[in-house]
Amino acid sequence: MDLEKTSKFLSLILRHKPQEIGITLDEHGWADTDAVCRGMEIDMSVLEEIVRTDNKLRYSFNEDKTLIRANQGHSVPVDVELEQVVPPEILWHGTGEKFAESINAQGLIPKSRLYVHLSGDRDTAENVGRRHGRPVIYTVNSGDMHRDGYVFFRSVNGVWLTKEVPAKYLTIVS
Ligand code: HQG
Repeated sequence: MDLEKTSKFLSLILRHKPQEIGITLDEHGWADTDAVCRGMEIDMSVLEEIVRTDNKLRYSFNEDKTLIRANQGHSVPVDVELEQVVPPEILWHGTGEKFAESINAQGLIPKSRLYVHLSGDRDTAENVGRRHGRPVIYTVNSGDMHRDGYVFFRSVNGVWLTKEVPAKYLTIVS
């Protein structure tokens, strides 16, 4: 079995389109583990391996593994009980060259997701940016944003999230 392909499908189900396999997410983003296995036609052992080996730790089970959810990245409106935290002075955002003009004018907006995703280091931002073509990297003046009242969250797998980043807090570094 192609685990990576299965993992991509799992992320589609748990973040965006649970209806694809006829399931629903509860208000905290949880799906019934048995229903996910049945809908995806995979064994529990495969699901456990995906959760354990995922390179970005995208998924979590509840304590008795009867429920599973994505840790972040949703477009469907769920509350995954993100931890509100004080951000470091600087965070990073990697994007594609084609978006830079609009971002410079408008700032960062969540588009189809619930939050703008920010990275804690430049390397991670470059990897995120490469998903969209030639990467462009921004630093985010998250320290000033925080002092100005913007709220930041960190998902359990270490992604930084905020609702928007106005252009005045952004600097292009490459
Ligand atoms: C861009 C992956 C034009 C934004 C990654 C981004 C991440 C604008 C794109 C996670 C804009 C949305 C999220 C504006 C933002 N005008 N473009 N005003 N504001 N954009 O995929 O941040 O592998 O929804 O820069 O690692 O690339 O899926 O967001 O390029 O953590 O787990 O609009 O997805 O994780 O693209 O990636 P995305 P993202 P996974």
